[in-house]
Amino acid sequence: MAETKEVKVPDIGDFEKVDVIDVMVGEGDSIDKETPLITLETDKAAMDVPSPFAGKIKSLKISTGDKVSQGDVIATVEVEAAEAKGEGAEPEAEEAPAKEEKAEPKQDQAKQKPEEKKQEPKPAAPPQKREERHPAPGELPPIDEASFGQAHASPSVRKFARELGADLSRVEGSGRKNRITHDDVKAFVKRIMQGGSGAGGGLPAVPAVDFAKFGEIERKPLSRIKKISGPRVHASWVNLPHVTQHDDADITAMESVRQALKPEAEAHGAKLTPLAFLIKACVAALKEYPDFNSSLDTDGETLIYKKYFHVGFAVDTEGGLVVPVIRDADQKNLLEIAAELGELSDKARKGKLTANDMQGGCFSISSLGSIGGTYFTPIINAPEVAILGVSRSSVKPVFQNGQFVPRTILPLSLSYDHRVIDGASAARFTRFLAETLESMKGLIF
Ligand code: CAO
Repeated sequence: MAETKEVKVPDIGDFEKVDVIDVMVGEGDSIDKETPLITLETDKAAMDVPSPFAGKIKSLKISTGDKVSQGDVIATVEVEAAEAKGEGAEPEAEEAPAKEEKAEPKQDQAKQKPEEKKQEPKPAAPPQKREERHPAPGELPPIDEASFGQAHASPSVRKFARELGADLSRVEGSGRKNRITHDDVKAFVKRIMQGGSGAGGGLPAVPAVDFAKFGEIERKPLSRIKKISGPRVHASWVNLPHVTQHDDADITAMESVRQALKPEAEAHGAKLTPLAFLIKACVAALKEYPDFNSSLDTDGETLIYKKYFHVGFAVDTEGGLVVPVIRDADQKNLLEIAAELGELSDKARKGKLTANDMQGGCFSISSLGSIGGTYFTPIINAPEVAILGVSRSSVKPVFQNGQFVPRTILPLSLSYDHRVIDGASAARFTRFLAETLESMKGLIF
């Protein structure tokens, strides 16, 4: 016997009235459990809402362009009674579970009586194991159905990917808000066919482990920001040959100047931290070594030099890492940069950065100086070709003029794309940076 059930917009965090940018099903469609129904888009991310059960769409309550909030009804679905009963036993969905709000909490099955067990919904299928056999070069990796269902792509792109056997969860989207296009799927398949690795494709898979066999576990979905930044970081890591050059800058004099300028900065509503000096010093180094202000064209054979100086900086937010960009940093003075750093960091932490705030960067800085540590290897924000990692300064004994003197030393770590930049250039770049911070030439107003 069939039963009609409502599918509602699941918990989407603090967002209200979120745009529906795609409706992937129509009335009368037969759907499987996990079939994506609609795509929602916030200013941070886009996500598909999958159906929590299989059945037939009886009525659709939402169209593209609508705005929805948690609890709004998306559709009513005619569900076979057996299927409807089975729903309660589903494991927690990893992402944005489109679960009915009245769904019973899971019970401790060990405490149930045998007769109650008869009523139990059929157990969920065990999680699909990832193919452990490594695909041969030129062979498409198997489709991970759960992740495929979550990929941000239109129904026609999904169909196209299925026809080609391409796992959408491995394809990086170049469309608006990282939406996967037909061309992205084609490029992915082409890369694999040519023996390339793509965004994870063709790489040996990490073996799947049933952690629950070894003790208690808890599953939590990645934050939206991590879902977006993860594939980008991965793409950079697997596509760019990274090398990290380390150096130290003596910022004893710079720190005195910074302390002296702090009240003036505060009077302008800005907090003057070492990062503002670093941005100015990086601009000077980018002008001196233009290769660092370039990007490799997609043909892999041409360098594109940028005549502007837009510097990104990593901000650690609750949801994950974001990289807002200070535009035309060469045309701003130290206090203007300090003020903009404050404004953009604040916007980032409140989740209010727009896509525009995070676009157009030429070079990035990842500063862990406020936290601690010595050196690290930052991952390049591709298609940029280098990133500067900054650690915490500390007072160290430095041998000068026959004796040890206390100096404030700032550790620098520059990761660079070795296809574009040679080790010697990287060493020159970091030396130039250190010397600029030491002399402060061109940094103060
Ligand atoms: N050495 C010593 N002290 C430092 C320092 C350094 N390199 N950098 C900052 N500080 C000090 C600041 O001066 C400030 O102290 P005072 O108030 O006494 O002046 C304190 O640390 C806090 O600084 P801040 O965090 O308010 O400001 P910031 O400009 O240094 O950093 C921001 C801003 C947004 C970059 C930072 O808050 C942040 O999010 N950092 C993390 C970035 C990250 O996660 N990177 C890893 C990416 S993975 O590659």
